[in-house]
Amino acid sequence: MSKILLETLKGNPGERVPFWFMRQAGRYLPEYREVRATTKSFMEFCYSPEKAAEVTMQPIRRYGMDGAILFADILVVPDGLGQNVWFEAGSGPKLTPVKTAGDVDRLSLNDFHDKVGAVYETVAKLKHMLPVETTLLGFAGAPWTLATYMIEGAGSKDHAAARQMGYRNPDLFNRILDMLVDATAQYLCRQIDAGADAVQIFDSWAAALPESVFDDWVIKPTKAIVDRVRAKHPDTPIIGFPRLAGLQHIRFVDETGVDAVSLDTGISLDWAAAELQSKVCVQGNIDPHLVVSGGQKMVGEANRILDALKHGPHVFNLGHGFVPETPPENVALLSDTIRNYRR
Ligand code: 1CP
Repeated sequence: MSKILLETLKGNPGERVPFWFMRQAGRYLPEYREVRATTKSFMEFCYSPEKAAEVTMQPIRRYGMDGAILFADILVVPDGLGQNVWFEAGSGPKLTPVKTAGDVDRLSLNDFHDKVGAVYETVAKLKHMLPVETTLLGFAGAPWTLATYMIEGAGSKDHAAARQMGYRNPDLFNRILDMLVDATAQYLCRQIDAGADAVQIFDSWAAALPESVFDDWVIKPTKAIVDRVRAKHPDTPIIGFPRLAGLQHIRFVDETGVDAVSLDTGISLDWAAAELQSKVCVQGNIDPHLVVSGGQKMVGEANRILDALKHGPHVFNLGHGFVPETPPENVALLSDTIRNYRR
């Protein structure tokens, strides 16, 4: 049986539009909270192949998405490079910030695959657990988004520390980006070796960067990763997600060489159909907060998105991840709406 999500990502859409959702495994599901409660540390949870594989499967069992995304976190990569990463309840990720050349010197790829190896085990387990028609998605954070956490030492609103290092000390900043390109390309290749059918690169904080640095901080590192992954795995589709990048999506698609682009909630669909979907598969983009509200408004919006993107390859998804307050029954209604739609 063929995998319709994988085929669509390769530019061969069928009659039905495939779907999966960012953060489809997560806190909105009671069965996730139950497994999550068995491990105190979130990073340790990400490095527990059995539990990570189990929570990856949970939404597939409930809703039958066409894609299962590996359960892990983007901050596994800085952790593998030797930075301290931990999660504090209620306040999100924390890292020992990288500020100086000495801090960068302490990071390396030497023990990387040993440290993150449990993630590859999760992928290998999933390969055996998933229905044959379900596409297994690997993922990583993009270098720019990872750098915002690594330099700030936490999540941040305007990514001040990373932007200022990028301007003030480009040599040091580029050392961080280069190391992230190297680690991420290897990390994604290993996920594919272990069984991932496609991969997504999350650049969640690509918003509002000036054109001049969007090239150096978003496009070039992403292109370097795409080139390296493709050299080893030419048939594995790569999805880019330069969230909130506005008109810069056009250059992102033209210059990085991604096979598909994920659209945030704010993108005009007619524009995306004309400017992006004519070149690559598009993915998206219902507002996760509309799924909290649900009902006929959500169904109407899902149909608007499906209609607007029906003339080319489209993977239905959210414009960003599910929020914890999402009622699981709304996800069922949304899944049925997409599954029953015919182009
Ligand atoms: O204890 C918990 O359950 C914490 C919540 C949680 C979950 C469910 C975190 C902490 N990470 C995850 C899983 C996760 N993160 C996945 C798994 C697969 C799936 O989608 O079902 C993926 C792909 C991610 C990716 C991720 N982590 C991104 C990129 C996507 C996005 O949302 O923009 C980012 C920015 C992170 C960092 C992160 N991890 C967790 C939190 C709370 C955050 C965000 C912090 C912030 O807002 O800065």
